[in-house]
Amino acid sequence: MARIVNTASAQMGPIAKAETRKDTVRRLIAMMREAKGRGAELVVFTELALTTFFPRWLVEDEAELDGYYERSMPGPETQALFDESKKLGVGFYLGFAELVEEGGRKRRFNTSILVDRSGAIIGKYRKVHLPGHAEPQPNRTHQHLEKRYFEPGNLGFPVFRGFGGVMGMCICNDRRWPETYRVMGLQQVEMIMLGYNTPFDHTGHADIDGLTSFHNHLSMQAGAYQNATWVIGTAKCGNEEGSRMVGQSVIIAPSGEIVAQAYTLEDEVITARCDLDMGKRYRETIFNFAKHREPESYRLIVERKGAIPPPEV
Ligand code: ING
Repeated sequence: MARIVNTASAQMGPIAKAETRKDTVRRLIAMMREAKGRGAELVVFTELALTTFFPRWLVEDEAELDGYYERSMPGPETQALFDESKKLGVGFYLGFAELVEEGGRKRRFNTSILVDRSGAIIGKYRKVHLPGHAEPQPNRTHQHLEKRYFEPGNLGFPVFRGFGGVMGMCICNDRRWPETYRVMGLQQVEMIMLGYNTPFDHTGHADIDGLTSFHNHLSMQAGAYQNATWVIGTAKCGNEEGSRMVGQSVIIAPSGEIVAQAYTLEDEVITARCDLDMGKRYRETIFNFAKHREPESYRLIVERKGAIPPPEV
């Protein structure tokens, strides 16, 4: 019997700095209801879905900075989203800034959770690959200070049983790194969910930044195909406080094919009928890891010290 997960990606248009949690949660609930109306049982929201992308600014006042983080999840302002999830029987992925007190100090992570159809949290992930800088850079209209505002994730790349399969999560820049997908692929992941906030001017190199849209899909399609998994990528997009960010949220099959894509830079729900068994034929043939991977050879190369000299001929 096919294991179908009717999935939605709920792309978000810009979140203004002045928008409150009440405003953003209301937008998320509206999209969850639209997704339900279109048959979805799982909705993938975006990275840092509750606030504007604040790492674009240097925020020196700690109280102001703390205002962008969640100290509890659900918290008083996000409980309504969990209540709606339970009422509609729709699970969700949600990205947010996490602030925890551990060992007597504040720890800050760029975090996502996976919530099942009863509104219970069944998985948590903390972003490993933090792009940009810890210090403000000269000659930039917008900064990218994730290394200042977050620690690298300390949970690894776990997978979680849910929605009838093996589910995984990552966040934004993680999608550019093959290790992200492979660590979950080695755990037989069948669906990877992620959100992203991707400005068009990240590197300042016009030739590279001109390929932002291409590299966005390239990263996710490659990850899906090479690990025989579904990948759902949900954007926060449009002109947010003067920063132009890519949209093009997608639902990608284990074949690497895009089966649904957003076409606006606003709040937009896209949906697809995801057969979790589709990856199986890739894992039994081309990407049969047990038959075709050669970990001993990789280990040999990795363990060589310094630059890897050409093999002795
Ligand atoms: N944003 C961007 C991302 O990885 C970036 C940073 C943009 C990197 C463009 C490279 C090219 O999509 C976040 N938040 O990681």
